[in-house]
Amino acid sequence: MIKEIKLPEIADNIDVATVVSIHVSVGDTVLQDESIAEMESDKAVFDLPTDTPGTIKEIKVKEGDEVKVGQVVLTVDTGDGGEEKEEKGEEKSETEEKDEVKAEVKEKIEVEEKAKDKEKEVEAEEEEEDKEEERKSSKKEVAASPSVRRLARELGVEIHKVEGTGPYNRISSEDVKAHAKSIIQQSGDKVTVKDDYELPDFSKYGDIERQPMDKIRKITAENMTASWQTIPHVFQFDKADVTNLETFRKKYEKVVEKEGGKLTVTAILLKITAKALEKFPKFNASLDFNNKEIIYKKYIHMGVAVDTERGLLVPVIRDVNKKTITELSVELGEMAEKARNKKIMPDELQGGNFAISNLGGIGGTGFTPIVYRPNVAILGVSRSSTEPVFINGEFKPRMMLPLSLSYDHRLIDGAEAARFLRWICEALENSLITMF
Ligand code: CAO
Repeated sequence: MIKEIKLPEIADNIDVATVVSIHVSVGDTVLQDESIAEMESDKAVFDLPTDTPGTIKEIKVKEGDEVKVGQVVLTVDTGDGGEEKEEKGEEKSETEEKDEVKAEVKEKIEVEEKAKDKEKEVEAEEEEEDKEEERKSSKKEVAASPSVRRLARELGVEIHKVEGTGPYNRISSEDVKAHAKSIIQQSGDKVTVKDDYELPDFSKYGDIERQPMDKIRKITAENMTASWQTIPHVFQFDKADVTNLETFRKKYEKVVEKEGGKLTVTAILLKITAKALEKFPKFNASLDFNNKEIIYKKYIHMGVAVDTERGLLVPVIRDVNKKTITELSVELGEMAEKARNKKIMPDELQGGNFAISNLGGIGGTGFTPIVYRPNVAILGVSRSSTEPVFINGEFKPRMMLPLSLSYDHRLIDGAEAARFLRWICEALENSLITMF
């Protein structure tokens, strides 16, 4: 019997779908629920299964065709009698042909069932082999001195997995180190960001609502976890007397405004920090930890943390050292606006060597931002305020700006960090800015 396979109802408000690809040809035998075509609606891509087993008789659509719900896609010969007419020139009788189809379908089902049984057998065998291998390796006699075993424990290396290169495969401390190195190299720079903590059932204590994290939240969470897990952070704090700088800022803000920018402490800090990075190139570098190399960059591109409705974004300002404060003020304003208006492009968020995070516009006396990998340091800026400062035997009211420097202790030592941050403070205090 010839049965028509039609496009079924897919979902509410969808009455048409496009043929992406056809998986069968005329003469093929298909089983119940076997996919015959890939279809695409404006909501999803899905497989179209046949609800009738048999032989494909006629395909009525082609790739790219739009098919309406209820329209015939193809016809199937079920091989169990019916109105099918004998085709011209066919030598076999109708009954013979149907018997053949039936036999073919039956055979296909049997073959598939056998294949499934075989697959299960192989899986069981493999499982047994794995267990055996595990048993063997846990019992494996390991030739290694107590000090080598201790080293392996300290490095988190399973000693029975180390290839011994000494006589009778004796494992040396060098073998353990080489094994540890190969593990690190295999894992590359990737850090598995996972949190095994099992959350309690909060609904026991009151109403809850679960919401999926949006893309930016997910990226920030992954990046911050990876940075925190891999970078041994140290934090350095200092304060800059920006009383004179404030006078400078007030004096020049109109000039910058005419050019379309806003002369803020962040723009000034961009300029000063770029100078500091030229003077202290390690802070502009990245660490290739696996190859034990330091990558010094000859350009100074800096990220600026921007608070947006969608969350934290860090657009990158390029060649900061080559730009004037006015240019930086204009560009910073434009970048922050683009980030907030969802106009920022992915490549504008990449390639920074160092970052500035200024929370001073909001408030707070200090904070310790996380270093963004692959940077090695970040400057945290808090809110400036007027404080009594003891100068030449008396307290004077001075505008003080609290700064913090978070840095990667694998590359930067405390004394270097203290010098770097002091340099920035002194540049702000002495209005070195006027000399740029
Ligand atoms: N101390 C005191 N006042 C400050 C200040 C500081 N450190 N920083 C900014 N201000 C003031 C500005 O002078 C301005 O005052 P007026 O409105 O009176 O002129 C106001 O705060 C707002 O500044 P701004 O935000 O317009 O300009 P900006 O260039 O200083 O900062 C930007 C730009 C993009 C850094 C900022 O808008 C922002 O988004 N900050 C948040 C960064 C963030 O989320 N960091 C956390 C990330 S976790 O690492």
